[in-house]
Amino acid sequence: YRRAITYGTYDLLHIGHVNLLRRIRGFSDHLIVAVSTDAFNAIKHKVCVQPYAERAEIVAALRYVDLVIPEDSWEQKRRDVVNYGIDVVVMGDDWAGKFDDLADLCDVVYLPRTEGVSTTMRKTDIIAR
Ligand code: C2G
Repeated sequence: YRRAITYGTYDLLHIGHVNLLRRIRGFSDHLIVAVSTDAFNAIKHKVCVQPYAERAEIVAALRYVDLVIPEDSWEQKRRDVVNYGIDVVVMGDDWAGKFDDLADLCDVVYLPRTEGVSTTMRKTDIIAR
């Protein structure tokens, strides 16, 4: 029974996010998504269109997701892996190598990002119409 977790902002949910979540769930039995809080996004210097409550509820509605928790610090990953009995941490490969320090606790997997789509591109696409 393989338990996976992934972390992210998940603003303006798009096919890149869905591709990742579907692939993770394809090799796990339970998927937790830690969605960045508005406060943590400020720490990441990331501006969001949707507030945390909306982003969290939208991700929680996806068939591939079993649980959504808040992500409010860089350090919480180790705690999450222990507290939730995580077997694998999965991220898109823009994060390749960044979380290898967790390898003593669980598997760490980086999957190729979906090319040609990002929240930033979506925003500019909408404005440009
Ligand atoms: N992603 C993807 N393909 C895209 C865009 C995003 O596979 N075209 C993946 C990212 O690699 C990430 C996840 O979707 O694994 C969520 O992306 P973001 O919401 O941009 O997450 P980010 O701001 O990178 O936050 O502690 C980790 C951070 O919270 C990650």
